[in-house]
Amino acid sequence: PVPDTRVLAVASHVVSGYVGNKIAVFSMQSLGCDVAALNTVQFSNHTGYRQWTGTRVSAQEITDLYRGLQQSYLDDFDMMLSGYVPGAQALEAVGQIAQDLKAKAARAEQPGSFFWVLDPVMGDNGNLYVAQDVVPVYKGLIAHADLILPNQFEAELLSEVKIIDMPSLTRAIEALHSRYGIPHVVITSVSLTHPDQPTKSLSVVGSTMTSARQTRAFKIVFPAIDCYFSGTGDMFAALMVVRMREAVWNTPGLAERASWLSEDGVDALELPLAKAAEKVLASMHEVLTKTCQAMDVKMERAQAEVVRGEEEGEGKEKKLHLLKSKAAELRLV
Ligand code: PLP
Ligand code: PXL
Repeated sequence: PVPDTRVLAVASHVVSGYVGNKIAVFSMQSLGCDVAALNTVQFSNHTGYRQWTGTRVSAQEITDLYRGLQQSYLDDFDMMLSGYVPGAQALEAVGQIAQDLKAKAARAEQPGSFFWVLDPVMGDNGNLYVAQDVVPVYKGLIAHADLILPNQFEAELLSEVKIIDMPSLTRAIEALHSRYGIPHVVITSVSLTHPDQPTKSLSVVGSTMTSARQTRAFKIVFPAIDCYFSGTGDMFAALMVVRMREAVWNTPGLAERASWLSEDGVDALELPLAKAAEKVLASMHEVLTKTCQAMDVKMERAQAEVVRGEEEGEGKEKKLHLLKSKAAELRLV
């Protein structure tokens, strides 16, 4: 049994496609959460298409929307999920909301009852896709988060440890816990094989700080699906919100203490974080398998359409990239 869960989801809105809040809101609703969506941008499509229209929401607008929730008693959130916020000032505003909700929970003498899942969306595979000045803002904010979900590249940026093998990965996680005091960390999509060897599997590595400030880490290895996806990180984060709440609630002792920290002696795979990650990966695998199957057919059609089309040279390449991006949209619905 899991209590009613009200979530504030702060991420992007795309008119077409499934990244940001477009995948996160439905994922959480489908598992029974009451979700309030605060959109950080409204773009026609995600930026991986390499062209889009639309606008970013300003820091002032984000703050105004939150004030609107407050004045109508709509700010009674159990959890917050934050994702893509492309500008430093807007990110500061989002951080302020999280800190406000946390302070409110503390005043209500239910410390630990508000939980912030922060996905520090900055980039992937060595490429930054937010403004440079967003990085230091995240470094200032993650101390207030309960769970952060960096990918390998983002974990390197935040920990300042280059991840090349298991020992360096462990050092990066230790640095995230010790420097920022973050209780829970999951590094999504760790690939430690040599770049020119084809990877057949990926890992998710998670770590939880116990009540005695020891860290307990686990690794879950799952088959890599050889397909290009977008929105996987956002779906992973949304499902983690729900599964983490469920796992904590079903761990004897934690819910009663209104604490999110496990006792020292617990086996790593019995951690709420590990149980949550395992369920999330199972769901991800189903959706990604379906997405990849459908993509093969769509890509054949796209190739044919481009061959037939009137575009020349670079125009053909561009159209193929756009059709490929569309074919890679997650098939959750
Ligand atoms: N593939 C699977 C199956 C995943 O669960 C994840 C996790 O988030 C990823 C890939 C990587 O996603 P990202 O690099 O966007 O965090
Ligand atoms: O999945 C991260 C993401 C979220 N929102 C927007 C994006 C991206 C990644 O490309 O473009 C608008």
